[in-house]
Amino acid sequence: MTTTETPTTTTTSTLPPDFLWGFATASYQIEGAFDEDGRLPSIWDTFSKTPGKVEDGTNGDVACDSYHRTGEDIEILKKYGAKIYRFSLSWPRIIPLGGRNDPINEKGLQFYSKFLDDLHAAGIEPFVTLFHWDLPDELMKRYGGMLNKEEFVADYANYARVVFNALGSKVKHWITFNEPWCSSVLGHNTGKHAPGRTSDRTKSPEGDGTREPWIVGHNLLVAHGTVVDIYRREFKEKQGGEIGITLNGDWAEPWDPENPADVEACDRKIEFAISWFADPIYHGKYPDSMVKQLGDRLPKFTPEEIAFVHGSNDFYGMNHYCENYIRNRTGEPDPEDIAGNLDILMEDKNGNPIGPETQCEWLRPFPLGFRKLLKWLADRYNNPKIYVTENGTSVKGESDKPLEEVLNDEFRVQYYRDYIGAMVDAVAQDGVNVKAYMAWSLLDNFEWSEGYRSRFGVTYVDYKNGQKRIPKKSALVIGELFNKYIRKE
Ligand code: PNW
Repeated sequence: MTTTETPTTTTTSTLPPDFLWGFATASYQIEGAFDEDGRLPSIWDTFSKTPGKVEDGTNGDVACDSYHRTGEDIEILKKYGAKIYRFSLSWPRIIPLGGRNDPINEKGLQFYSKFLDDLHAAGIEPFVTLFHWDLPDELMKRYGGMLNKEEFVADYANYARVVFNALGSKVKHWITFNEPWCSSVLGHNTGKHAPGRTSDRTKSPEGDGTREPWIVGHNLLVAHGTVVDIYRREFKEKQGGEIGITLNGDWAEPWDPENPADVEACDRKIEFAISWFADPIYHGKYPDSMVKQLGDRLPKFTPEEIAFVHGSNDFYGMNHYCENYIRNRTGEPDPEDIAGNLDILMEDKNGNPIGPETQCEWLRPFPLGFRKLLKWLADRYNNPKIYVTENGTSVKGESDKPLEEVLNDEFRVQYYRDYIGAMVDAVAQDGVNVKAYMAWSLLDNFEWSEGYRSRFGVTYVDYKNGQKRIPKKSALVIGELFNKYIRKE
């Protein structure tokens, strides 16, 4: 597939009347109340409290205090005109120890049940993520968490069943896993995310980055397929919802467009990041490029496993932030390599940056890449229904700016204008089937290993003064954009 043609944004592009838009968050990043009403630690509580793991030494103990402020969160969603809201459930609130023989915490279920009722009363449709990285810590200690296929899949299936039984009548859109790539690679290869396992012994006493990410990725796929099967057989008919997985993925441009090896490496980069998960789901097998490079280190699906995994998406959940320049590597791949034997760069051969800097080292905007990646996905996966479940940006130095400048967040406003415009073109000009869009994030929140300094919110959260929420300009611009783009009939 080529990356060279440059589609132009047109002003006449529009979205269909049934297009949905709103905002997204995740439990550990916003809820706080880390030890209230029976909640026990997740791997993120443990990891963030280990010195050196989070840049500013913070954790999610309080975060945005959303556990106590669901009313305020719904108020701002209403004010922004959101039609939908994506949030995640905290497994250790619902089954604090996590396992299939461990007690269920009714208070945890009641909290989410009431929140769902309040959202419906406000006319906002929920999109619910079952797992956004906050694995009950006990399951890590008990059997190695996501590394243990038999135990993890059985416990996750039990958790999902408990949730479908208790909350399923109030939810029509389920997401099984958020970004399995992050749990696999950042959690079990670089060690940047919980549980922080890596081959680097200066960072972790245990871990094997050459094997564990591929095992975890495989186990997450099997767990996803298992739970989709449970939902379809036991709940779908009476509850009438749909279910899918959310994958992260960036666009790739060749470092040297004249070099066919770099052009080819771009597809391989996307295969290692996205098709690792999407190919088994849509095509029933791992990508050839991964089988070739990883050999026996890539687990094999048993016939029973692949039967659950193949065809297991009612929709494709897409998280998208940025792009990179890709330079092919020659020679034998490093056994620790997770990217497809290539360099991931911020500048091309001539030293041109892919986009402006943000607060995050890994994130530089390049909006046209969003359109190109949407088309790439549509071509490879037979034009699936796509929900954009996250898209957004941090702003360089935002935490050090005066409030007035923070609220007038022109950089983020421009990001959303360009990215939403690129998506609208993908739909209107390229025929990609995107049906919903969720901006990341409703609130400034706990940005994992970057702590609170990287702010992704369209709402400023004043952490020093009672977690007060103040809208930034981008919050209102997003609504204006969708009002402009969505056809009335
Ligand atoms: C996603 N990377 O995470 C998550 O789903 C959100 O919870 C998070 O807040 C958001 O994006 C912004 O970071 C990512 O290093 C974390 O490439 C890190 C990376 C990508 C996505």
